[in-house]
Amino acid sequence: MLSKKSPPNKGQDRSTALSASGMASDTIAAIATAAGKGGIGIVRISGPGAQDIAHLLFRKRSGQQPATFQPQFLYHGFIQDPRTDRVLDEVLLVLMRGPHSYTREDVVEIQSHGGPQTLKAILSAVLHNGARLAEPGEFTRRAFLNGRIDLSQAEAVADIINARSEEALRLAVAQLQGGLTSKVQDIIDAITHLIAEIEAGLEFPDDDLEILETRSFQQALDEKIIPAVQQLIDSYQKGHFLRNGIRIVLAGRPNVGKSSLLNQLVGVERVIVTPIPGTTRDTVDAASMIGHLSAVFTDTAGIHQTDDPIEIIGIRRSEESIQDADLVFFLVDATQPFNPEDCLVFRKLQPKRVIIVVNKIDLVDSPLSFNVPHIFKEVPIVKVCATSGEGIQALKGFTLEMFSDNGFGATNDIPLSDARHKQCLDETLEHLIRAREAFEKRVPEDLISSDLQHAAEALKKVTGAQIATDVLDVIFEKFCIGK
Ligand SMILES: Nc1nc2c(ncn2[C@@H]2O[C@H](COP(=O)(O)OP(=O)(O)O)[C@@H](O)[C@H]2O)c(=O)[nH]1
Ligand SMILES: [Mg+2]
Repeated sequence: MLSKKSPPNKGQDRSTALSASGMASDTIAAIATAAGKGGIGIVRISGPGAQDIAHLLFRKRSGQQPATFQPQFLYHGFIQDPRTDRVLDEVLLVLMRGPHSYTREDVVEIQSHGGPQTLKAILSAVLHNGARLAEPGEFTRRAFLNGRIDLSQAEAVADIINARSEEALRLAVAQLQGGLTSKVQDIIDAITHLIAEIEAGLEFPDDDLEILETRSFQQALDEKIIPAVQQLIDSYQKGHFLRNGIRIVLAGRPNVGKSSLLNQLVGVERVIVTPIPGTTRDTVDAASMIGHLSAVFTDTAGIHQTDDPIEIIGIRRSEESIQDADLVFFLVDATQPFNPEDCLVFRKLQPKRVIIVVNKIDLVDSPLSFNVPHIFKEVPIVKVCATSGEGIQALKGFTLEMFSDNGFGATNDIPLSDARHKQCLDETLEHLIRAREAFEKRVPEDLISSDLQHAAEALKKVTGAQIATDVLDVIFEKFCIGK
């Protein structure tokens, strides 16, 4: 029999080394700003000892310690290392008292000048006076464990920092604002509602609550819950490319113009171009934008039969990067008909998405007369001149069409973009379909209820309402230190 308890709220079911209050008992610190020189830099401290550390290190211009730090006020003064009495820098300091802070703990931020030596010295003083160095993502992990944000929002923080394009940033901010959370929560609520109905039917079998006789159960699954899950799963492809960009590999036999095309696509002379076949021996990556999508183009060594040991290594690398590609530009030379070497290359591209790029159209009288062998009939073709840039816009436009429409649009359209979330949704769908089948076979209600329970649990892993500590470790170790 299933319990009739409602699903755990945010912040429950999360295990870590906590004090009796549920908060972490130690104080962490890190440089929160990027490595290198900057106008200002920030050392961030979070935990029960944050205020004490501020008292130990901070002096007003008069040399005095403030009696107390009023929260959310900026204090102007100096950081003095108590070990040496040396003044480390002139700073601004702010205290944010928990729960009104990023981590919901007491947080102190010290804004100093942004030189790496200054920041290192201040951090060292902080660490000597009661804090320990934060692990990557530990501030955000605490924000999650203390219930300020859910897991999908915590993951959005990393996505914001790592965003490669404006569109990827918009997607991450929408996720931080809870766009995905509310969608997922609506589905969890709908499933929980069904479970409750079944439970009621089981507990009061004499009442007119025979759930399996009603159409509402079937309707809720078929018309509401399953389509909502399916829609999120379907959005993953688009969300994935918005978030991660696309990897496009330029492949073809030697001298067809791969390196020239790469230079044209990124707008700079990134790689060497010569009339000598075999100029490119290694793979070279170059990043650029195609509309609102970020893209990484990879130039490769020409694929053909050769005994040259260096070329053989290069060709192996070409093949490896093809494996990782989201799309391959398969270059052929407009001045020469397809030959067996082109076919050799094409075979290596399967089963990747391919666009045939017919290059050097400036050298033929009629680019339209170019003949495409039957085996390539299904593959889209774009004709370009890599040296002048003719056709490049068409090639980019075609690529954009293949990978997304016009970005993700309104916040409520937020697509799934994280592979972990996709996996949770796939799992949810599997359990829902099982519940649907069980319903049709008229199996006992408690078994259907159990399938639905599993579906809800899989969904709760998205927001982290039910998540194992080792999964959290994997998620947060991808963060930078100080976040
Ligand atoms: N006329 C003309 N020459 C081109 C074009 N693209 C490349 N080439 C020339 O073809 C030769 C080989 O180009 P490259 O980019 O090194 O080919 P790769 O071996 O496939 O990388 C160079 O001499 C280029 O200048 C084109 O569109 N038109
Ligand atoms: Mg080349």
